[in-house]
Amino acid sequence: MSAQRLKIAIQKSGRLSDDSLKLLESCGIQFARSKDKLFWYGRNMSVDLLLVRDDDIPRLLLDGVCDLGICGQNVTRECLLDRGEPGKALAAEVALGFGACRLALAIPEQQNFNSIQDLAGKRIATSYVGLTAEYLDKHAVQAGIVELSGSVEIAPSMGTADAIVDLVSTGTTLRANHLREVAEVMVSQAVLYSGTGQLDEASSKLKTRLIQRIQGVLKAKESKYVMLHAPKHAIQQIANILPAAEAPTVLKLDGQPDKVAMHTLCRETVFWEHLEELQAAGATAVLVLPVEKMLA
Ligand code: PRT
Ligand code: ZN
Repeated sequence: MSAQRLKIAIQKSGRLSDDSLKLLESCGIQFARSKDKLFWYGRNMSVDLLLVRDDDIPRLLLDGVCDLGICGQNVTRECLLDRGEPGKALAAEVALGFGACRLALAIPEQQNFNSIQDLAGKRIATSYVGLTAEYLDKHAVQAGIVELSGSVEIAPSMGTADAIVDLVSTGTTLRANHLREVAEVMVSQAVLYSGTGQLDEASSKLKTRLIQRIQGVLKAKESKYVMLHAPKHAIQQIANILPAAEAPTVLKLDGQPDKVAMHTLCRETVFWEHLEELQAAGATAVLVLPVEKMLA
């Protein structure tokens, strides 16, 4: 029997595609890329990539066809509702920080809005029928749901709906269609999920290793290595200013008995304000360096 290969599903073409692929490649996986194919072979690891529509990813994970998959929380929740499994959840391994958006309820700009109860008896256009129905139920509002697969935002001006529930990131599309957001149904971002299938020992270890590398890539993105010179008396004060810093390495400086060099890893974003505070505390020669890789 041939050895099992880990199957990972990502969106073929859309908002999550580039970030998903970049993330996997930054974990060291090299794929034999093939433009038109839906299946890419991992050349240096026992991994196969499936390139599919984002809506198919939760199904592939729930049915045990794929072992890992990246898609939005919105799509995952909608899929579970669509399958009649509202109590179930896919195992979320890592929240990835990209694909951030919210599923929002919007109405025509000029229309009054006091509460969600105003929608009783109205028609709401959406591609997210399950999430919309769940939200209306939660608020005990009875309204009609008009299912549309795209261009939801034009439904009110076309007269086919009184309100919409759609994804929003910048809000530009709503504004362009003279709609205003009145309630948030769900916030979402891309997540790495685990499938429900069985894995042999080697694949299971590989999966754990990949998840650790992905966590490492995300941590490295935020983290910075900071090097500076400090007056000896200000070591503690300076260490306290650095955001989420490890215990610093403190080194002697040749010919400068009152000063030391401090090196430390900061696990959160280092802002200009931090540098200004460091300077005020007496730090000089402050260098902030990017971290390329990080494990744990
Ligand atoms: O073909 P396939 O089915 O794979 O792709 P798709 O067209 O269904 O999805 P795609 O690529 O548009 O989005 C994939 C995922 O990205 C979504 O499921 C969300 O998790 C996430 N995401 C993040 C978004 C947005 N931001 C977003 N702004 N998905 C869609 N939009 C659309 C929204 O529907 C609206 O039309 O962008 C418009 C609003 O954007 P703003 O910036 O004008 O507010
Ligand atoms: Zn889709």
